[in-house]
Amino acid sequence: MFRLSISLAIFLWTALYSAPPSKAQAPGHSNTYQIVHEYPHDPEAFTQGLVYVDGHLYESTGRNGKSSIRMVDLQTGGVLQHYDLPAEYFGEGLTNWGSSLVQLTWKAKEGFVYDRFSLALKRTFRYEGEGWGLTHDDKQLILSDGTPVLRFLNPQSFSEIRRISVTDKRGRPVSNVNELEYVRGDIYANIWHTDEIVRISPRTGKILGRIDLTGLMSKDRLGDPDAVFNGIAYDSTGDRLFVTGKLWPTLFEIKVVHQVHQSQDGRGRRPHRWCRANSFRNVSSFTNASSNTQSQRAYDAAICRVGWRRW
Ligand SMILES: [Ca+2]
Repeated sequence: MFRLSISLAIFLWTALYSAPPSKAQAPGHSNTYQIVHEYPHDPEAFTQGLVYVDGHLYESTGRNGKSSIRMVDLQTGGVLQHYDLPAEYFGEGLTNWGSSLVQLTWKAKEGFVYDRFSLALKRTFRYEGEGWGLTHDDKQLILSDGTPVLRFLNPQSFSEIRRISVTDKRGRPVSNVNELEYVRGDIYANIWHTDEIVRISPRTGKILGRIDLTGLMSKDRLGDPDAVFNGIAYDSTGDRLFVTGKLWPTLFEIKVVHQVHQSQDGRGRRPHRWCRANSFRNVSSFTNASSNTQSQRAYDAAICRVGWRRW
C-alpha cells in the first residue's frame, strides 16, 4: 500500500512536469511582439492619446502651444483634420464615445468633447486631479491620472462611478499608468517612461500580463528624452493593435506573441522542463521530497532537465 501511494505520487508529480505548457499564463507573464506593419507618424506630434474607430485614426497631442486633436490618415500619417487647443492647455488622453471624442488635459482639470466627424468643439467638462490616459468600456469612460488609481466615469455627466487600484502580482500598487486602451475586455496601459504595456483587469486592477516592446523604436533616432512610448489604439473590427510614441516618426501595427527565445539555428524556442517517467528504484531515496527542499532538488536533478521546446 505504501509503495502504491509512492508510485501514485511519483506518477502525478511526473505527469505534472511532463505536461505541455498550458496556454493559460501566470499573472505577470511577459509577452513580446512582432511588427506587422510600419506607418509614417508625424515626428512633431507629442502623442498623448490614440484611438482607432470606424476606419479613422485619432490622436491627441500635448505640450503647451502644440496641443491638438487630429484625425490622421493611417497609411500616410498625414493630418486630415485638426483642432488646436489654446496655449494654456496641455492635451492628454483621448477616447471615442458614440459620435463624440473626449479629450483630457494634464493639469487644467478641464476636458473637451468634440464631434467625431468634424472635430467641432461641443462642450467642456471638469474633473478632479490630473488627466493622463483615457479609454472606455461599453458603459463608462476609464481615466488614469499618473497614480495607481483608474477612475470609471459616467460618459455623460463625467461623475465618478467607481475606481480600482492597479497592482502587480505581489499586490503592490503600480504608478505612472499612462495611455489606455480597452482591448477585448482588458485595459491595456503603458507605464510612463517604459517600453511596456501592462494588461489590467478592469474588475480588480490586477496586472494580468505584460507586453515587452523593447527595441520597437531605436532611442538613437529620438533626440528628446521625453520621446517615450505613449500611444495604444485598437481596431476592434480588424483585431489590429497600433502603438507609437511621443515624437516618434513611426506608428507600428504589432502582434502580441508569447516570449520566444532564439536558438543558434534562428528558430524560435521557449523554455520547457522535461521529466522522464521513473522507476521506484531511482527515486526511492527521495520519497520525502515533498517535505524536504533539498531532496526535492536532488530528485528534480535526477529525472528532470530543462531545455527548449520548438515554438
Ligand atoms: Ca488609446
